[in-house]
Amino acid sequence: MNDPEPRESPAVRCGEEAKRRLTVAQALVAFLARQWSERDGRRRRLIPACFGIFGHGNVAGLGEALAGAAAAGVDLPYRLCRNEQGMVHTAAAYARMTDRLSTLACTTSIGPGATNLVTGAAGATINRLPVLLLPGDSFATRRANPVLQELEDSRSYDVSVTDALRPVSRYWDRINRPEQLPAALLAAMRVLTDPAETGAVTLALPQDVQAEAYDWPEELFAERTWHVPRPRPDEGVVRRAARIVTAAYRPVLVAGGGVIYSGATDALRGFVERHGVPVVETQAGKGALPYDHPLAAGAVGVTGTAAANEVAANADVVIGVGTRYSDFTTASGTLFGDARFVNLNITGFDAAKLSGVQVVGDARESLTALGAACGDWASPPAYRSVVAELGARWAAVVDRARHADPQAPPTQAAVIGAVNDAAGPRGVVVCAAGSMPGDLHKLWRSTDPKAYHVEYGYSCMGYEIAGGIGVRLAAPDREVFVLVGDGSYLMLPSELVTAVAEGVKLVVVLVDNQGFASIGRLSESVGAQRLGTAYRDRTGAPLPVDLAANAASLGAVVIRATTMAELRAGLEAAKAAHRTTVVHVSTDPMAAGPDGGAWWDVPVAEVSAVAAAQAARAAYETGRKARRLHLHPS
Ligand SMILES: Cc1ncc(C[n+]2csc(CCOP(=O)(O)OP(=O)(O)O)c2C)c(N)n1
Ligand SMILES: [Mg+2]
Repeated sequence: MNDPEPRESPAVRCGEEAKRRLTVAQALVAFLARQWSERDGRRRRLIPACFGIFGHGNVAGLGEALAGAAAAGVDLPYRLCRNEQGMVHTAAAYARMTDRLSTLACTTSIGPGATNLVTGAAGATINRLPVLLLPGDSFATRRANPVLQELEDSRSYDVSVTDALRPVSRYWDRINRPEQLPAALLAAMRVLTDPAETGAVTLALPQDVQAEAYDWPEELFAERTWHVPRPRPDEGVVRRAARIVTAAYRPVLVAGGGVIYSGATDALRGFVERHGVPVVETQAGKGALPYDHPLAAGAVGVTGTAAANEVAANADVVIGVGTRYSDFTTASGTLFGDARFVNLNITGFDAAKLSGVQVVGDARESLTALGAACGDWASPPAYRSVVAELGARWAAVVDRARHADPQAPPTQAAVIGAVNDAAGPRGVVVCAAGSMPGDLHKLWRSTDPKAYHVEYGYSCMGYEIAGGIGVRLAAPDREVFVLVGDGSYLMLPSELVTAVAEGVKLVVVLVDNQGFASIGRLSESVGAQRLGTAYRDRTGAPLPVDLAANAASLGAVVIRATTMAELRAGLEAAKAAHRTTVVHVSTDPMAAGPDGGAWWDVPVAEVSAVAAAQAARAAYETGRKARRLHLHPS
């Protein structure tokens, strides 16, 4: 979305306060259109558009306000999505692509429209991404109780389905009176733009209150710029952290999403080059260092590479930057050895994990401060050679996995290789759930920190197409490649219609393996016998389902590829197309990509009559013995 030029704030009269009579919804829209974020001198609209689906809970209030916005000189364009969950993914992806400096508003009706937000909100909050949710709510006056879709809790009329959004929101409020709106709006904007607190922000809007008029102080509509800070870490903490780092012989730096949101990739590169620290990357941190940099050890953790995992396992000091140390990163506590942790993070909550030294601050500022405090210290050159050698070995594994005969049916690894080639350095790959995130983490070669967009905090099926829309809206100059499994596609194909209707061009690669390759494999490994993981009818026969035809029916251009040569040609045609294009490819669900050897804690039945489950339990008990608690006082 284009950032309009900043406008001057209107003069505000002193003495008797100037007032503007608007409905709550009109005031909200006028306010949102005047919010800006600023970091490093760059200003942009904080909320440049509103997505939504109307129903009786928002059509008269927000619907009227949005419809009349342009005529009232208020710039907040409206875009129609097809599923409320999808629009939250779109907003979260938009926020991620803009390094959390901008997001979208999402308006819904009451009842099911509002509860459809919950999954998207959880995803945004878990991924530390700002989204502004504006669900309608039942009458504050209770005059029309019970209104269509009202919960009617017999214990209290105060309970509403929008309460389901409380635990998944970082700020939640219900506007029961117009007077409550100004303070709630300011609190909402503060949380959206605070990198330490951000996540889903919910303002539940009872349908009667939305339409109610009030005399608002003119100042509410003054242009407001939310400065996104770069807090510097405490000097004493940095000195303590530097003492630990400079005593290391085998340091490793874990780059998480915070590195990218902070725009700290140059600072990271400077730090690791000066001090000889290899970098391993989480899903959100992938691309922090170009894959072919001599210190890039690769993807870490359960979806990581054998090389990165070996470096991580042998490290004596782990410098975590902008990572929340999910179980995928730590291999459920089994990856790192007896290491000391130094954690650079914008929140104390994440910095304190694994008993780390808590360097709380902006990633870029903290890396710069820590680098200065480490002076000329560098890791032993022999260590760096070992890391480079491990990396070279893994590069050969990637080459082999991605290689395929042009006339052969595609394997998933070869599909990833072909999409990586087609995407080039700037094309953005989007993915979220299934077996592809693991293969992408290991096999995708990133050279640009914004070109790898795998949502693996919530790993939410249905994110891919909706998220792709958000990415493309935020970066219209980049081609977006959505990699989506058949299971994930079936969760939210509806957003293809949104992409088509909004003219948001995506290249969607639909990888059809007749069910859940990922969970099928997991199921087998835990003794659950692949139950319910293949798309078959009750007799076990393949289904007469044609997902390519489905995509075509939703308005996409569709290309069917059955060989690698057809896939590569299809990807080029899709890139050249002006409309959203789906490239459909079938793959074998039983063919797995290379494994990085890390363990993941998925508890297995302690008692079972099934031999496979008994064996899986024995392996599970062995695996979990390697778990460390990392309680070393920092
Ligand atoms: C909304 C949601 N429901 C369930 C899951 C659990 N889950 C993770 S992957 C997966 C299967 C994905 O299937 P598909 O998209 O076809 O990818 P594949 O595993 O075949 O690569 C399931 C059910 C999830 N991540 N998200
Ligand atoms: Mg599948």
